[in-house]
Amino acid sequence: MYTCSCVASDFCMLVTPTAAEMSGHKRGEKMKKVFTLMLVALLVCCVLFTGCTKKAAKSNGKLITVGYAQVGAESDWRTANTESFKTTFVEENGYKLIFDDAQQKQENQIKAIRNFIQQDVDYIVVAPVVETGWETVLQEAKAAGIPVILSDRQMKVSDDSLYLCWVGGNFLKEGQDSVVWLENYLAKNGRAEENINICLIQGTIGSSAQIGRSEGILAGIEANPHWNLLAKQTGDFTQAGGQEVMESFLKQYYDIDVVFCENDNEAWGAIDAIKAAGKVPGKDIIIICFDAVHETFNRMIAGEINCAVECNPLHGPRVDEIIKILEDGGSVDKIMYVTEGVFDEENAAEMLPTRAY
Ligand code: GYE
Repeated sequence: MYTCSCVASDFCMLVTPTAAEMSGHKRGEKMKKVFTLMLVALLVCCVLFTGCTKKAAKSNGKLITVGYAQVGAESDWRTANTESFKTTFVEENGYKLIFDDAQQKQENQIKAIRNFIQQDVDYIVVAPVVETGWETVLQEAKAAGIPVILSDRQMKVSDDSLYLCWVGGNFLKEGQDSVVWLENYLAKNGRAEENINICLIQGTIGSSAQIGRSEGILAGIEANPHWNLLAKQTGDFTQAGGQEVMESFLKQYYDIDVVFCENDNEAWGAIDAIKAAGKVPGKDIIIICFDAVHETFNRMIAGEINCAVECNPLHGPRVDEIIKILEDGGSVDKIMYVTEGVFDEENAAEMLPTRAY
């Protein structure tokens, strides 16, 4: 009996011959075929086996040390992102994670990166609060020979070789997708020719997520002769910020038709402000937001949020994959976008059970 210690054991069992078949030339041919099949099966088993259990490891068997400079804990998206890193970069997977929460401050992130350099980590991962102002500290990491991987938000640097690669969402596309959704929604409701007053609650000014989303939304407003931007202001990606900004918009303007919120939490805050002003969120004022975490799906089902453009926070396994490729001597693309969708009242209930965050 031939056995094989692999996960696809049903595949291995295909190659056991009967005794009656083992005679003369026929037997020789048969044996050849059998052994070829066995070899193929063995190879497939090995590939499957190593693929399933592969953990990251340095050539000397030591854990790989990763320093993660996280933005903060400003939103539910961020909490899911932190969780994704903390559950991926564990000892059983070959890692030691040093996690730093910068409380939305760039100077804290720079300090954290310097700390990682001092501790001589193997990789530095950064989700940069804002895009600019990183040259000096990245040069220090480069001089120390520590590769820097960017995740979530991007950095704008004069020399791209200062970081190895970036993985995250396509924020400009997210902004554009939200505009397309609004055009279709208004058309479906016979409002394509109506004058529409729009407010925008932006994310942290200078962050990639804000820059890309604002650009897509503002270009869409500009291009539509029926759309009018009443006001824009930052809510810093927080629920309290969203509520405060919406309160002030509602005091200044009585005829707001649409509010774009650059993340979920801002939208939840805006909903409280709209309700407090005696209006019905999702009906009197159309609400569009970004991220699409569970709570936003619940609110779409309840009719309070009309549309959520997805932004996937589960970057831990993606960065893990990148590091494994690098450790194996391979290379990765410089810029890696994650594919994301658009959800609304029509598909929220059906999609909610399939959502991982
Ligand atoms: O949309 C927001 C968070 O950078 C994509 O940051 C991320 C954004 C996300 O605080 O909720």
